[in-house]
Amino acid sequence: MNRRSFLAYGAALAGSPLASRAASIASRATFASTIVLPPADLPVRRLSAPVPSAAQLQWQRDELALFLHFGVNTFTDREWGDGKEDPAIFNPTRLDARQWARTARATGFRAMILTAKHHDGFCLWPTATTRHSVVSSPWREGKGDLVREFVSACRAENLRAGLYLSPWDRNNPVYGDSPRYNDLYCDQLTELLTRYGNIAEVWFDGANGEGPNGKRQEYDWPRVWALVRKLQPNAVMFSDAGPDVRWCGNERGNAGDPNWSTVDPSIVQRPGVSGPGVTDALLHGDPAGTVWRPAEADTSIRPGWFYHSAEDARVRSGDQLLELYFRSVGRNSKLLLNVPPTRDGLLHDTDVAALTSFAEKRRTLFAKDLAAGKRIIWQKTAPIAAELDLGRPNTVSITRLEEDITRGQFVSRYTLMGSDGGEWRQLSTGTTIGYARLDRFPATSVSRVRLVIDSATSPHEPIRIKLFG
Ligand code: FUL
Repeated sequence: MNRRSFLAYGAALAGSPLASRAASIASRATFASTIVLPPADLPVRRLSAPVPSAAQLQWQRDELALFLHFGVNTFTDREWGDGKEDPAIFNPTRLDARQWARTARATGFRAMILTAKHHDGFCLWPTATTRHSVVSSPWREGKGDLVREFVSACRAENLRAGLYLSPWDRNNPVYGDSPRYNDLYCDQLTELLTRYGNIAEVWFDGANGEGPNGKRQEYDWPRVWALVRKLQPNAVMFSDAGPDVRWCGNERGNAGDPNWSTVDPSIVQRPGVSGPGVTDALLHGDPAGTVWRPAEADTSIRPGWFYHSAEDARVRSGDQLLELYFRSVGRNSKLLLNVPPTRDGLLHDTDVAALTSFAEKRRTLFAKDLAAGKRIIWQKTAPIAAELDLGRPNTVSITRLEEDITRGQFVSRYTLMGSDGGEWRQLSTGTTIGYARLDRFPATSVSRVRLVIDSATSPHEPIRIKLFG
C-alpha cells in the first residue's frame, strides 16, 4: 500500500517553540469533563482545515444505515439482472416497508437506502420515463409506488431516507446514446427528488456498460451532481468521487486504517475510475486533503446484495456484525449494511435476529462510560498528553476516542496507557481518530488512563475519551 507521506505534527513538534510552550503552560490544569481540552492559551495553528457541512455531520452521526436491495433480481435469484426480466415477476405479496423501518429503528439504525433502480433498469416507482417499472407488475395491481411506501415508512420511524439510482441501465433502449440517456437519467432523478420530500442521501455507483448500439455510455456527473444539489440541497451524495461522502474502497465494509475524512479530489474525480492510487485514496483519504469527504463502508449481511434463499444459513451473526462495527464506525466511517428483503417483501427472520443480537451486544458493551464526569489532567510533557483519573480501579477493555470533527480531523497517531497505581502499561495505540475510534484490548484494571497524541497535523483539538468495561 503506497501511503503518501504528510507532515506529522509530533515529529515537527519535538524541539519546536510550540513544544516547549505546550510543556510550560500545560502544567497540571484540571478539567471536570471527559473532553480533553487543550490549555486555553495554546497557539492556534489551524490554517483552513476542511470541516464537514451540516449534512455530512448528520450523516456521520447517524453511524448506521440499512441498505435495501430489492427488485426483479429478488424474483430471479440473480445479483445482476440483464434488463430482459418480465415486470410481471415482481409481486411481493406481503410487502411491508414498515417492517423494514421498525427493524432498523429498533436495532439502532438511523437511515435507510433503497435501490430505486438497479442495473436491470426496473423502477420501483411509477416513473414517466419507462414502462419497465412497478406499473407493469401485478404488485398492488400496477398502482403501487414502492419508493413512496419506503419513504413513508422512514418518516413513520423517524429514519432518514436515501435512494440508489443505478446509472447503468441494462433495459433502457437509449442507454449508450449518451446525451439521450443522460437526459432520461436526470428525469428519473428529478422524479425521485421532487415527489417524496426530503431525501438525505443519494447513492451512485460507477457501474458503466455499453448500450444496445454497442457504445459505451458516457455519464455526465457534473450535471447529475448539480441537479441533486439544486433539488435536494441538504442531501449528501455518495460515490467513489463523492462529492459529499466517498466509497471506502471495498465491499466488505472495512474502513481503511488510517482513515482520513479529507481527500485530494484530483485522485478520484468520478465514480468507477480506476488507476494508480485510487484504492489507496478511497481507503485512507489524505491528511493534507483539501476537501471533506468521509468514507462510507458498505457491505451485505449475506454473501449477495439481493435475497437468495440459498444464503439463509450464511447470514452474518451478531458477533460478526459487531466485528464489522469496530472495523467501520470504529475507524471513522459510517456503516451502510445491506439487509435484502425476501420475495415476500419482508426482512427475513434470521436477518432480523442477527440485527437484534448486534444491537443487544452494542447496548451491553457501551452501557456505561467509566470516564463520564471524571477529571482530566494535562501533563507537563511533549508530545501532548492528557491524564484521566478514574478515582478507583476499573476494568476496561474498550475505548472510544472522538475528535471534535466540527473543527476538522487532526490526529495521526496516539497511544493510550493505563495504570492501576503502579507502572504504566499500553492499552492501545492507533493511527487516525476522527469522528470515532474504537479499540478493544484484554480487560485491564486501571485507575488512571493517559492519552498521548504521538502525532497530529494540528496540536490542540479536544478529544473525547470514553472507557468501557
Ligand atoms: C455495486 C453493484 O454492482 C452491486 O450489485 C451492488 O448494488 C453494490 C452496492 O454496488 O456497484
